Amino acid sequence: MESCGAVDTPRLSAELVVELLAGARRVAALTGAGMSQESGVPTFRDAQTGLWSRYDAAELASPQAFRRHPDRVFGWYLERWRTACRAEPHAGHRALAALETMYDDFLVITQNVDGLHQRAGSRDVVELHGSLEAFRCADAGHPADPASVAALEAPASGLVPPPRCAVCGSPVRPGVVWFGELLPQPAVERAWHWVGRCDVLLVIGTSSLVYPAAHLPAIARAVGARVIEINPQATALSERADVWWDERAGTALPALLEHLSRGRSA
Ligand code: BV8
Repeated sequence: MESCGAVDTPRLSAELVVELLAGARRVAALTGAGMSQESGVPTFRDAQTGLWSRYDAAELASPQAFRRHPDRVFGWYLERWRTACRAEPHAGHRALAALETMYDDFLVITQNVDGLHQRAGSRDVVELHGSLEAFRCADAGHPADPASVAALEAPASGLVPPPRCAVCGSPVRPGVVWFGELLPQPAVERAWHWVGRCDVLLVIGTSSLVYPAAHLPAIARAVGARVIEINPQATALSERADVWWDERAGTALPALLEHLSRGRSA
């Protein structure tokens, strides 16, 4: 399999990627924080700003941090949820939703927790790392009412004491998967099963550093699927992908959709 996407080869155009996608039947798209960057949602690699500038995102996204500093962690998630609610899906999200309609089998597998794929119209989305929408209690997983969480005041410090569960009284936490926590089994089973039978895996806007999600491209390659990376920066995956398209998601995906649509109508 020619590897024409290694970091030392010339930049690639949509045509080459279209060629690989044109003959595909079953396509999966694995997305990361870079997919939402053009919607104004900071990535994990972006330096934290404002109140959170002195904390590393990965340190805040853990059960230990929530136990030790519940007000800080809950306040961070409340602000991130509000940022995600204010954000709008961009042309790349919408192009991915349109691509879904062009294939019999198309699945978006996202590491993101912001819900932007669904708001852009993607109908089949697997959320490997949960969702900012799904607040639940820490002890028993009782769902918390998002409206009551949305109504919480955030002081200038950004520190918000987690509300207590109405059923069991334990602290309410975000419904995301923290570092050191297991991913939801149904999401893992669906994603791993799908990628193990796909023809093409698009890997969009992820540093490919967080496992087990970062293992998916190896599963695709092992079954002979083509792995196409869309990322303006080289990553841990770039040299192993069949194609690295060093372009932003908001530019690459609409171009891809345009080329594929033109090819189908020709
Ligand atoms: C697990 C939800 C089994 C929360 C997230 C020690 C103890 C325990 C576990 C581990 C350990 N050591 C290693 C592990 C495994 C660990 C892991 O992988 N750690 C890494 C850091 C090495 N994984 C886990 O803990 C997972 N669980 O393994 O359970 C277990 C259990 C106990 C003990 C052992 C094993 C759980 C991982 C899930 C964590 N939760 N999110 C929240 O959001 O707050 S991860 C979170 O960070 C994101 O969801 C995402 O997955 C990750 C950030 O990665 P990216 O999405 O790639 O974003 P990033 O900022 O890194 O990169 C952005 C990219 O976009 C860049 O490449 C950039 O160039 C590009 N980009 C920028 N702009 C654009 C763009 N691309 C396109 N267009 C643009 N415009």
